[in-house]
Amino acid sequence: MSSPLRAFLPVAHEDHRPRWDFSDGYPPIEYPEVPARVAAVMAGFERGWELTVERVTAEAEDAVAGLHDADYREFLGDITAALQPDEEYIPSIFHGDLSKATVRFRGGMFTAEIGTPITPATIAAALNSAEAARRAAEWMRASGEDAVALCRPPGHHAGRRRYGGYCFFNNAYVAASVLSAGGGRCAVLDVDYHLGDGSVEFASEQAPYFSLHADPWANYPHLDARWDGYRRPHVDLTDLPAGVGRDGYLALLDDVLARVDTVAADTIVLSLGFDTAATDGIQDAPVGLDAPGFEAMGARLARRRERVLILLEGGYDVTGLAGYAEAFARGFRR
Ligand code: Q9C
Ligand code: ZN
Repeated sequence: MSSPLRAFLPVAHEDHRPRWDFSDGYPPIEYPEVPARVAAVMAGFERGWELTVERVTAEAEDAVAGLHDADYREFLGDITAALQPDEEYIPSIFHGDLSKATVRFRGGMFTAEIGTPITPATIAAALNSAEAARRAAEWMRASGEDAVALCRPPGHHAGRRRYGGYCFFNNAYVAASVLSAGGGRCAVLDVDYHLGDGSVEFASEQAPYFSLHADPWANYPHLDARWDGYRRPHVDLTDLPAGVGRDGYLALLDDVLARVDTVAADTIVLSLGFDTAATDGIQDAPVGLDAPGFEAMGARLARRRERVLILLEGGYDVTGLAGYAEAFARGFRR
């Protein structure tokens, strides 16, 4: 009989509720990255595997400072202080260096898109989400057991000095930094539907990055044609063919896992997005996973030698999320 799985739940995300996502243009769609996602995933995990839930209220200021540039963090603080209570901020001018601009224009040097608004509660929520990742990693290091970080907002699109794709701070690499400190090796395995272009920036020998994702040219993050991420050291990227389906997906996941074997990590941070589900509306190139697919994914992780930190990224079908999370947890139970 397995013991309960320890889960870390950030609380500040409840107040992070942007209304609009302009990434497909005007009129905007309703912001899909909603608070109910976390409750749904947690309820699903609880049905698949008993959880011991720790509520996290602190903010990971220091851990975030270790990953993200000072002027970026300063901007996020400044814009938060400048916002009216009901405001959501989106920059209007995008250049590489707007450091001389007033705060409302400075944001355009730290994002490349109009789909990720900042509200007065957003940055506190993002720091709290990063803290959930950090606490889960610390707990895993101390106990030698698996853990869950119910992060919201997500993090894998956040780079050293860049936000976007509903992400502000890179939760997975906050956790990986803790787990690889002092000579450990932590592989970050990203199974979110989207390529984690932020995570790619943090890949290192101690914390290599592996990702299986939909075509990043046809889908978000809509990479720059000059992007060199595929050739960077310690980065292993697999683009899924459109319409790949469960069996094709699992075969490609097995290939990635075989390459994870070669880095001899002690721990894995699983950037787990449920947006590969067939019912998720965010996909332009359907992957088509179903509950048995998530269960099989969980079972593959359960067979790993490494300890696993399951960390929430995307997944926007609020109605289906609990079922997918339950299936994953049933497969993963060990
Ligand atoms: N029509 C994460 O899953 N907009 N971010 C897509 C598709 C951005 C997703 C619009 C998607 C970002 C963490
Ligand atoms: Zn995603």
